[in-house]
Amino acid sequence: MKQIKTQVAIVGAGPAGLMLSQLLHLEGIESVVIEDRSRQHVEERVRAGVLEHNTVELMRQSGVAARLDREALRHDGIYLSFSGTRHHINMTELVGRSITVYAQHEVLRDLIAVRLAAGGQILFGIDGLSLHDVDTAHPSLRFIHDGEPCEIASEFVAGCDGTHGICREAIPSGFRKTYDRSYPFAWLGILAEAPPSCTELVYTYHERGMALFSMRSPHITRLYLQCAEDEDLARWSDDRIWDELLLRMTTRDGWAPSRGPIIQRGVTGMRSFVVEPMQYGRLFLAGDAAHTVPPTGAKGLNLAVADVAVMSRALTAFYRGTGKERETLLNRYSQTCLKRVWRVQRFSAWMTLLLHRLDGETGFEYRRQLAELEYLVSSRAAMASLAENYAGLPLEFE
Ligand code: RFL
Ligand code: PHB
Repeated sequence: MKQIKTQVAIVGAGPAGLMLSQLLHLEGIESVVIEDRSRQHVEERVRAGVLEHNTVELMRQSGVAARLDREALRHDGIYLSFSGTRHHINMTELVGRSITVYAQHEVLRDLIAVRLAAGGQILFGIDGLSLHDVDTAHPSLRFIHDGEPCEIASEFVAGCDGTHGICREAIPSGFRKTYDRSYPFAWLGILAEAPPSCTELVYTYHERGMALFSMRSPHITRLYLQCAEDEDLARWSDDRIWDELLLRMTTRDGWAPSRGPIIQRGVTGMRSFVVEPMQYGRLFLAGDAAHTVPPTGAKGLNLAVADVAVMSRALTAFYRGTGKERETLLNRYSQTCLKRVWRVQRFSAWMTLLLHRLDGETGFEYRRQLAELEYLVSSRAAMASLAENYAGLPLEFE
């Protein structure tokens, strides 16, 4: 069996795993990242697009924002659209922070390039992973890589393997509790080769359901439609998708997304999920492995990055410190992260229930949601509350 030795073994080359490995590297802590998909798959998988102010700042401080600074789109705010009118929420003016639109797979591409250029180890395409001795000071991972059995002997394991990962299950069931909420709808998302017809995101509440206008570049528009939980994509021709998008989004002043060839499509489920605690022995969970949010608040990637910022501080304190004190931040890891996680869960569930139509609703909910939206766009305090959450709460390390 091939033996690898490192300080921190990281499972998953998503935003959490790769950002953690970069942050640790900057502190002189060694890590190895293992990933079950290919590098190409990771670098092309279409997912998030909105980065909070803090995420961008952390990327800059970590030396992985050169391309982002050249290519990303900075947005001062978002629009909320309902009853045929768009209302602008100017986050820069309300809370002094903005958001940045830059695709998740571009973030991953940049992180992978920087890690590999610095001699970092990322093993793609691994299979048959198992975790061992995570409740001791010498946890290890066993898996197959390039047809060869491998073992990583480490001092810590970071479980950054996403919603469907296996690290969470390494916490014995008697030691963990999960909190779960599912929603009876999903998002049908497309990428279209069309120049964005608005410079900022537009979240639309319509009696036929939510619709979201976003973008990836000056040439590519990203659009989503609320659809059934078990939606069959085969039933959606390009024309049907455009008809439904335009029906929901066109405003009274004639604004609508521009049409163009659809180059990618998919259905995304909606779920709120948290596992507590996020730590067991020397295993620390981060990102979607520990919590999932519905995409409405654009928070998943940002929360993953916030977790690993806390984890890298705690591991740095451990490796730099002496005596019992050096474990203080590690022992508080779960508690520190969960405080933010629940605030973000609250916000994501609130935005989800604000903007989607629920099946079997009476007209009451529809009118109540409209009243909530009308209140929101007429109250500076309510808009500031949305803005401070959407642009991202400050990072807290303890
Ligand atoms: P990831 O990105 O899922 O990465 C986990 C990685 O672990 C690998 N893996 C394994 N590797 C080895 N062995 C195993 N046994 C493994 N099992 C799994 C996986 O292949 C994968 O590469 O988790 P991470 O790092 O926690 O990052 C979370 C984010 O990816 C996620 O929260 C966001 O994409 C959510 N999200 C959004 N977040 C935002 O902050 N802003 C947004 O605008 C936003 N929009 C979205 C989204 C997610 C979406 N989908 C498709 C779920 C829009 C959509 C449509
Ligand atoms: C995206 O651009 O993919 C996006 C934007 C906002 C969201 C979710 C996804 O809330």
